[in-house]
Amino acid sequence: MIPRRLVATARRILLFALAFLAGFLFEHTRNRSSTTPSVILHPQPQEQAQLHPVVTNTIIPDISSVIPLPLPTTTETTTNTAQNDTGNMGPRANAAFVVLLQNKDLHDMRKTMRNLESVFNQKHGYPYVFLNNVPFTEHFKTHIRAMTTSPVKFGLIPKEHWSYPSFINKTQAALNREDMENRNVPYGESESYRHMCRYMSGFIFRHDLVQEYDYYWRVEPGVSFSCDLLDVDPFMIMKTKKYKYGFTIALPEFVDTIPTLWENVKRFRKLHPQHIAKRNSLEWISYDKGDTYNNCHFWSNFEIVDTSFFRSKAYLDFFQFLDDTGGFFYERWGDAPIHSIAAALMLDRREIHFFNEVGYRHGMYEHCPESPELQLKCACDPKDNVDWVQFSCLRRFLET
Ligand SMILES: Nc1nc2c(ncn2[C@@H]2O[C@H](COP(=O)(O)OP(=O)(O)OP(=O)(O)O)[C@@H](O)[C@H]2O)c(=O)[nH]1
Ligand SMILES: *[C@@H]1O[C@H](CO)[C@@H](O)[C@H](O)[C@H]1NC(C)=O
Ligand SMILES: *[C@@H]1O[C@H](CO)[C@@H](O)[C@H](O)[C@H]1NC(C)=O
Ligand SMILES: *[C@@H]1O[C@H](CO)[C@@H](O)[C@H](O)[C@H]1NC(C)=O
Ligand SMILES: [Mg+2]
Repeated sequence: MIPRRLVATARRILLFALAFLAGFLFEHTRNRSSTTPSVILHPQPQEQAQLHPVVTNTIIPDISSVIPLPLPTTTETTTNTAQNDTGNMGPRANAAFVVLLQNKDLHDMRKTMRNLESVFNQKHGYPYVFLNNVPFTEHFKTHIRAMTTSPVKFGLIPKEHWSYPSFINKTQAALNREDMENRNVPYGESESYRHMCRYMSGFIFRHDLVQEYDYYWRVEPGVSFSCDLLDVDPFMIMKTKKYKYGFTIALPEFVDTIPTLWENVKRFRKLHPQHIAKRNSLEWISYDKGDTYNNCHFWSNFEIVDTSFFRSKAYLDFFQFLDDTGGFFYERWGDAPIHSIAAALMLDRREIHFFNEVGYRHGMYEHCPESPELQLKCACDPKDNVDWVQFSCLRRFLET
């Protein structure tokens, strides 16, 4: 007997491969420089192919070999010599990398750390905070600590931040998951993915270990960074320029994961006009002055944020309002559209920053800076850039 799941997975791979090919041909036969809003309103199937774990997991590149990293001299200690703003590494922000992951992600995380240390953090010494909804094993901790001389902290997520609100009808939620699975919605069947998205949307910045930081840089196991950032400090850029939200990739969300999100956002805007920024970026996420959502969002698996934004009354009200609708569980709202819509509506446009100089890859999507000066500092092919699948989300952001 072949397990049902295996058959379903194989079927999906085949479907996605076909959809991907069709999408690729479609994109490469049309004028790359033209903007077609209809494309954003109806994301093409290759989008789904690329976001789907089955496809992405097979092509995460290991660029750690590009720039070799001197091994840390100490693996026991979890601190280094520069823990304050005036250490031997120059001025630093009160900031940390924050990583949500599972014990099984150890090896992907080590690759990512080797890469991140070599292109950036060996010089800057920012701490890492690792969070999990179940305890990390000693094996995991030892092998993570060995990757850096910077401070490393491991935290357990409190139950009340990773569970159903009491009003959720779990029977209904399970029915909805089944329906989404049948419609091949990415992660449509997954309960844990929903807890993850809700956690990243509303709780990560409240964790004890994250509380003390003014900024965090979200990192995921398996991602890679292709540019030399030794002389660049994105955290300090955030601080000196007073940016509140930084991103590298912008693209459309799957509509099937957020059927009622925008309707609820509109209700929130009416109810709390005081939380909406005067010079907001509504134009970026809507073609019709807010009537409909164009599904553009920042891809939040990379994000550098000023935590005071997430801790603001405006953001907390926004999260609470959305959480009370049950949409994280009845639908499958991702933290990416939640963070992005909040930033677009509640921040000044100038507080959102595109980190062009940060070459970044997650799964099949990549941001590779194209300028000749940056190319000298990066080991990536601009042809692999997500430009052609990004539709106009990034372009539109830069133009608004
Ligand atoms: N501790 C914990 N971390 C999780 C869980 N589910 C997801 N994560 C983490 O949350 C982040 C996003 O989850 P992923 O499953 O990678 O989702 P994704 O990045 O949208 O999709 P792919 O990477 O393409 O599969 C990653 O850092 C995961 O390690 C979970 O149940 N527990
Ligand atoms: C592609 O679009 C650009 C900008 O809109 C236009 O100048 C150019 O003529 C178009 N090329 C073709 C082949 O349609
Ligand atoms: C900061 O770190 C440097 C180098 O480790 C040390 O000399 C200095 O005393 C520290 N300053 C404070 C305020 O802790
Ligand atoms: C929960 O949802 C199920 C399925 O729709 C429904 O039959 C049940 O009555 C609901 N329970 C409550 C308490 O509303
Ligand atoms: Mg991932």
